[in-house]
Amino acid sequence: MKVSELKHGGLKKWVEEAIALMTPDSAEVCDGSREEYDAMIGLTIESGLATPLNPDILPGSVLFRSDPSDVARVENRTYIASNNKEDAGPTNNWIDPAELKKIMTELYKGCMKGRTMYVIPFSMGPVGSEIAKIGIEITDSPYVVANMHIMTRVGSKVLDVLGTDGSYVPCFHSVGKPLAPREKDNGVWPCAPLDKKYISHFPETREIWSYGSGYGGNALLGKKCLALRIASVLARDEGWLAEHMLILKITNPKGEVKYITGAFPSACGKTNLAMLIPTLPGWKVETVGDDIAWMKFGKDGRLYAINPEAGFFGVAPGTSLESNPNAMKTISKNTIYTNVALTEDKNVWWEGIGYDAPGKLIDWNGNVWYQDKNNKGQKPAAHPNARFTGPANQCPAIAKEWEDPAGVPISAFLFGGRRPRTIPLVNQAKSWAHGVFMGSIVGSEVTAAALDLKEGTIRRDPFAMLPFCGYHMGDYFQHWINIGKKGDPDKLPKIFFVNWFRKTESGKWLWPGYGENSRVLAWIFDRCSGVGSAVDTPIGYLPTEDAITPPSGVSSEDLKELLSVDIKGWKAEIADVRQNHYPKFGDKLPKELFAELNAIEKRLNS
Ligand code: GTP
Ligand code: SPV
Ligand code: MN
Repeated sequence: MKVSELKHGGLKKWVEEAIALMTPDSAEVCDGSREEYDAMIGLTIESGLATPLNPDILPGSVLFRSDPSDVARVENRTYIASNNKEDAGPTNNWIDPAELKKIMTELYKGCMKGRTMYVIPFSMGPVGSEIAKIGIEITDSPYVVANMHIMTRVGSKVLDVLGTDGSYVPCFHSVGKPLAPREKDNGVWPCAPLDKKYISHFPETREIWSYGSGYGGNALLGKKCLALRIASVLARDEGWLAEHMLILKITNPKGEVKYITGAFPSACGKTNLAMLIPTLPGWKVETVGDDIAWMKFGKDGRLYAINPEAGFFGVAPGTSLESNPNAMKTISKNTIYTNVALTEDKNVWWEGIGYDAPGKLIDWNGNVWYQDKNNKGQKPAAHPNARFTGPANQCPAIAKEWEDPAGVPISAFLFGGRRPRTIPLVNQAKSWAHGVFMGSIVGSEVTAAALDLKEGTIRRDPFAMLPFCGYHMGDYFQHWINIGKKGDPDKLPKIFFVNWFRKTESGKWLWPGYGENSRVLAWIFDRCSGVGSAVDTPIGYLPTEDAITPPSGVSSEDLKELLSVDIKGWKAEIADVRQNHYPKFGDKLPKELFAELNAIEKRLNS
């Protein structure tokens, strides 16, 4: 469709202004069709950016290799440009919105020369449902268009819902690499240098401006930018929750069903938990979402969650038929792979895929690579943040309710992170406020999901939202406290803390994780039903020794360690929260959380 055919006056004007600023060679409005998807993939193959994969092994799939400066989110180039600095809070980067727009307008000037501008109408959430939000992304990247087709609901049907005057979140995106006459990408991933990349959010005007990166959350603007950073602001104003959470459906051997959401920081196990195959006989887990949950109170007073996305942008390394067969089946066709390695028969390979590299590979940098198991320092063939983009409806475990606009009623919230020590396998909060306290102090080892952070160091990532909260984190904590006050205590989800990542002194996993996590989910399920035995400890309710059967390979001593309270470690944890974490939020820190901090400290000391 042509821009001139747009029926929404405001939208047409906005697009025309963008064309005048960015001066693409041509512009078109996306219709979301399969033909359009194929055309986009065709263009990227033609420009040497995509490699078609073997149609007999991975039908309809392609591989991209990005630039080393463009392999993950860039947190130090991500901005919350609220009118007042105070509103962005201590954990976000801030630039005055007028100044930022001035800088970025300069960058946007002529930025699409030699390229086509694509106008992508997309819906986060089922098209037309009351809870859904519409965005319009303007981009010069066919890679982004193809990814948006999988990750969101794109096309004419969205424009129909928008009508002539509906509201939408306007999103600018450019890779920041205009082309000279006759210049082509020629296999070189287009992007701007790091210090020219900007991932900007204007919370008051609900706008997103992204420049210079073509990768993941920096460029697929429906995901982290709209569905979390902008949506978290809407949720605060309108009394709901926009969270970095997976949503799963769990059925016990009696056929009883519950829904659970879980917030773990990036690359800390959400996709894997959402697709888990229980090792516990008779239990079943199905997937509703793997990264984002929007939750609102239903008429019955319970919190209902929807997954606003339509696909999975998942971490490839570590994904195997053993660890996550449902993901492997989901991505067996119609999948976009980015920064994994390529085999000679045009198949994909990555570290942790479950078998050795089959001979000669091309690594994510485009170089020939042979596996050398004697070389412990060998650079990986796939980038640690290599990802797949696969359609949710290809997931064998997808729950039948996954697109229900009414959402699913949530019984439990899980919080967790990568913690080699101190934090037990599972721990139930004593109350809503205690649960919010636990969410507010989440710590995790940093992973490869952000480019500019030191991997392996532990940082506080409250509610796994540190990089995704569109406003002051202290106000965000208060919002969670307020939700608890609004809800009926009997109907609010119970809150749990989990940790699949405990290690022994010698650095081995103490808990096997993956499907064995079902043992923990079963206890959580039972606790939500008012059964399931627990001991009251200073840090919360922990399973009694017989409440969780250890999986093979886990001795009863190991399980004891996983389920004990490390008083010394917790005292250090709490001291760190008091000295280093909570002071950041100043007088925005809810008094309820201070009270919880004092109470847990007192319990640990008694
Ligand atoms: P984002 O997409 O970045 O938000 O990540 P995520 O939270 O969905 O993490 P994901 O499930 O993709 O897992 C990230 C990495 O952690 C992968 O390499 C997994 O293999 C690994 N992982 C996931 N679950 C477990 C677990 O229970 N135990 C262990 N040891 N590793 C796990
Ligand atoms: C994350 O980093 O939490 C992701 C990947 O889910 S990205 O979409 O790039 O943010
Ligand atoms: Mn994520």
